[in-house]
Amino acid sequence: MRFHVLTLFPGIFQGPLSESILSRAIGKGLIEVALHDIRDQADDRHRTVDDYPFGGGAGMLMKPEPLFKATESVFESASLPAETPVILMTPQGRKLDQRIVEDLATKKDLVIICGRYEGVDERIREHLATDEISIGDYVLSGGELAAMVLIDAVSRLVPGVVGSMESALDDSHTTGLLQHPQYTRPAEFRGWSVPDVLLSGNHAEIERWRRRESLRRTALRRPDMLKDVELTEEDRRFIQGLQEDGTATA
Ligand code: 6GU
Repeated sequence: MRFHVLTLFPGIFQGPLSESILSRAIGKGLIEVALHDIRDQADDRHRTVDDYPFGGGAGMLMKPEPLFKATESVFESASLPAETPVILMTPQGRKLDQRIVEDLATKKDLVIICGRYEGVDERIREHLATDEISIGDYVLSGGELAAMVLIDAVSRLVPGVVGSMESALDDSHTTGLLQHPQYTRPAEFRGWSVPDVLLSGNHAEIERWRRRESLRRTALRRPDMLKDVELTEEDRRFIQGLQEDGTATA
C-alpha cells in the first residue's frame, strides 16, 4: 500500500512514521509513505502557495496551481491509474470511521492532500479531490495530523502490519462494539481484584463475560453504535436487562 502525501509541512510526519508499528511496516515494505512538499511546485521567486480570498475575509487559501501541479506530478512519476483516490483532508469532509478505513485499505495507492485549516480554493475540491475526509468535529491547524491518523488506521488493516498476536480483529469498532475491559497481572492491585471469571480458565464463560461487558460498555458510552451491529437474541435480552435494572448507567 502506498500513501502519496502532499503537504506544506512534510516534517510533521517524520516522528509518527519512525516509531513502532508504522516504522516496522515501512521497513518490511508493507506500506510506503511518499511525502511531497507542495511548495516545490510553486513557480514564483517567493514559492507562494497561498493567497487572499476573493471578496475579502479572514485567512489565506491554498492556491490551485501548486497543488494541481504537485498532484499531477505524483500521478505521473508513480504511474498511478486515473481511478486512484485523491483525498482532501478538511474539517468539511465526511467524518472518518472504521467503515471508510476498511474501504480505503482495499486500494493500492492513496493520494492525500493536507489542506490548511482556513481552506483551499474551491477548484481544488471540485476538480482535483475525489473525496474529502475529516477526522472529527473539531478544528486542527492543518490536515497533516488528520492525514497521519488516516494513514495509521488504514495501515493497521494491511496484511502483516499488525501481528496476529496483536490482531486488529477484535478491536473496538472492528466488531461494531466497544472492547470489553481487560486486565493483566497482578490479579490483585491495591485491593482491586481482577474479575474471578477471567482467572477461571473456563473459556466459554470468559467469552460470554467479554461479550456482555462489550455490550454493557457500548450501551452506556456509545448507544448510537448498537443500531449498526448484529445482535443475537441473548445480546438483546442482556441489553434489555441493563435498561431495566439501571446497570447500564452505573
Ligand atoms: Cl482533516 N483538517 C483540519 N484542519 N481540521 C480537522 C480535520 C481535518 N478533521 C478534523 N478537524
